[in-house]
Amino acid sequence: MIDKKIAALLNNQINLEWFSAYFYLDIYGYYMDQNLNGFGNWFYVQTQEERDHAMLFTQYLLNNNERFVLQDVKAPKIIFTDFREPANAALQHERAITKSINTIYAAAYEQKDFRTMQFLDWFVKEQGEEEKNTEDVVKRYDLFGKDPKGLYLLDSELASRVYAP
Ligand code: OFO
Repeated sequence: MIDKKIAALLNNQINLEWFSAYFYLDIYGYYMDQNLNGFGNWFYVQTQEERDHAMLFTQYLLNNNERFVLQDVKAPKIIFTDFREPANAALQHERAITKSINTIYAAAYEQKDFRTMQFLDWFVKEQGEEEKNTEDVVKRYDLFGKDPKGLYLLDSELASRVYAP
C-alpha cells in the first residue's frame, strides 16, 4: 500500500514524463525541419525513452493497487531561434525532472517506503545519465557546431544513436 501523497506524486510524474516525450518530439520536429536529421534522430530516441518512463510509472502504480489518473499533457510552446537552444532547453528540462524525481524520493524516504525508493533508484541513475548525455550535446555543439563542417560531422554522429529499450 502506497501512501496517498506518494501515489499522487508518482501519478504526477506520469504527466511529466509524457510532457518530456512531447517536448522532445517537438525538438525532433524542429531539427528535422532544419535538415539536421542526426539531431532529430537523437531527440526521437529521447522521445521514445520518455514514453517508456511514463509507462514504468503507470505500471508501478498498478502493481501497487493504485489506479493512475491521466492528466492533460501541455503542448510545448517554445519557439527556437538557433540550433543550440533546443539542446540547451532539453538540458534545463532534464535538470528540472531530476528535481522532481528527488522530491518523490525524499517523500518516500520520509515514509520509509523502501519499495518506492528502490523503484526510483533506476530513475535517479537514469537522470544522471540523461543530464550528462544532454550536456554533452550542448558542449559538443559549442565546440564544433558553429563551423558548417563541424556541424555536419556532429549531426552525423548523433544520427547513430539507436533506441535500445
Ligand atoms: Fe524521463 O528521463 Fe528525461 O526527463
